This record gives sequence, structure tokens and C-alpha cells, in this order.
Amino acid sequence: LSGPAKISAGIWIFGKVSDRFCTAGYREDLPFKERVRRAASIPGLKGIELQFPLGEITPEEAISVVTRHGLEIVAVGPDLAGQPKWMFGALASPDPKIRREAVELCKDAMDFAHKVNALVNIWPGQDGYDYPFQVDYVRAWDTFVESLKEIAEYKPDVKVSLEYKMTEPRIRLFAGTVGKSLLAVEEAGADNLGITIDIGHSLLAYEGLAEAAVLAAKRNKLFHLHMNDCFRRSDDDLIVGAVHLVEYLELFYWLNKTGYEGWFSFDQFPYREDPVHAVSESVKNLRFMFSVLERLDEESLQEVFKTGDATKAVAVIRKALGGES
Ligand SMILES: [Mn+2]
Repeated sequence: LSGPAKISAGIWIFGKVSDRFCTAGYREDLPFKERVRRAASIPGLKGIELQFPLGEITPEEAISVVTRHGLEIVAVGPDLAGQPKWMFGALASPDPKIRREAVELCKDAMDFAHKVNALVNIWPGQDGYDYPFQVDYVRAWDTFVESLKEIAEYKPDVKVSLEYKMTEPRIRLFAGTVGKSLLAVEEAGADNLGITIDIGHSLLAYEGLAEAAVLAAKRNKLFHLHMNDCFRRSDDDLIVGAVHLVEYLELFYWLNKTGYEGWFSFDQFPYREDPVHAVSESVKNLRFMFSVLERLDEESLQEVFKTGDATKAVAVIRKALGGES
């Protein structure tokens, strides 16, 4: 089989998946054990990402359930977006008490991550703004960076990975693009602080996926990947490769080139699809795309890079996909 061995999925995929129109969710909310069982039934899936706090179960139970199903806990995501107390920000909150709570939550997540050898995936979805003149950008940015620095320095042997997103729930997020995120990471200056590229978030920011990945990888800052697909106007969280097949191929090509060693983790929202089927299709698409890369004519591609001849680039990809030369 082609493709990476380190394949994982977010536990939320197997939950009730609500959107803002159907807030109750599109299916019943399964208990933790059942969600892990369903994830483990997907061929090729080796790891699971958890949200933090864990909710109905203790950390010990979570570890035992996941291990019993032969999975690894690969990432822990502190909930910095899903509670009303974060509405004006968490890591960059203007209220020092709220900001303290957010930082402490991330540190608790690091304690848990340390036990299971996972990374902490930080998605600060409420750290941003909705209106002109709403925030003091100087204070907000410095507070944001200070928080990241304090979190990373708390446990230098636990990786902390900042997941950026252009928009939603705040209309603009401070960590909105690959460039802004790398800037924050550089300012914080901790070796164990890097970034997560969520493919849908990068597409929302109108980034070139491969270019974004290379920018982070060149600095040894590409710690984690969240995979899904979308039509670029909203974070649709569709099956991987369902829309952006060629851009995905280019991303994987450059991940290979730059020696990405992290997990390939699915972050999908299968509102109307069976979650196990939706993730299984992503696994198959992932493997298919890596098999396409094996058929890529590297020599011709190097020629393209030297000359910039796009007509040849298109032909190289078509050939690798089984089309005529
Ligand atoms: Mn994500």
C-alpha cells in the first residue's frame, strides 16, 4: 500500500456533528468508547485526536479505551473556542483572568499530552475580531504571543502546534494565515512551538497548500496536518481530495521532499455521510494520491522547475493520473 503509515482522525468526526442551523447535531452523540470503536474499525487508521477536557471520562479511562482499540493518541486540542467565556478571546483576551484560564487549560492539556506522547494542537478560534476599532492590535498580538510562549515553555518536551484559520467563529483570526502563524511562532521563540496546517483553513486563506507547507517545513515548524477538503469559501470539512485533488498532489509531493514526519490527521465534518465511510474514503484517497506520486515523472518535473513551463507541468500530472502524454 502506498502512502504514510501515520494516519489519524479527530474523535469529533464520530460525534453528533452540529452546525449553526441544526444545533442539536445530525446524529446521536455517541459515548467516548463507541466513537473510539468506530474510529478503530477504519482500515489503516492508527491514531486518534482528542479534545480537552475529555468530558464524560477521566484521562486514565481515555488512555485505556484508546490503547485497547490499538490506536495511539496523537494530539490533544484544548477547547479554546466552544465556550461563551472565550467570546472576546482566550489566549489574547483583554481580561487577564480569562486569559489566565485559557493558558492554564493549555497547560493541563500539555500534562495529558506528555503522558501519552501526543502533541497539543491549539486552535484559538475566538482570538480575533469582528469589527473595525474593536480591538487594540498592539495589545492583542503581544498578549497572544506571550500566551503561546508561556504555554510552550511550560513543558519543552511537549510539542505545541498552532492551527491557523482565516475566519470563523471570529470574522478575522489573529492566527489567520501561514505567514501570521509563523510570525507568532518566531516571536514566541520556543523550539517546541510550531504550526498545524489544516487544509481547509489554508484554502480559505487562498493559500497555495504546497507553498504554505514548504514555508513552515523550511523552518522545521510543520508539526501537524489536518486534512479535509472544501470549495474555498467556507470550511466545509469534506472528504480529502474530493475537490482539490491536484493541489493535494502538489502538497504531498512537497511534504515528501521536505521530509514531513508528522501525522496525517483527518479533521472532517460528515454532516450527511456516515462518519466511518467518510473517513474510509479519505484514507483511500490519501493512499491513491501517494500512488499517483509514485508514477510522477520526476525528471520532467525538474525540467518544469527549471523552465517554468506550465504546459509541461499539466502534462506530467495528467500522465501520473493515467492520462495520455
Ligand atoms: Mn482542524
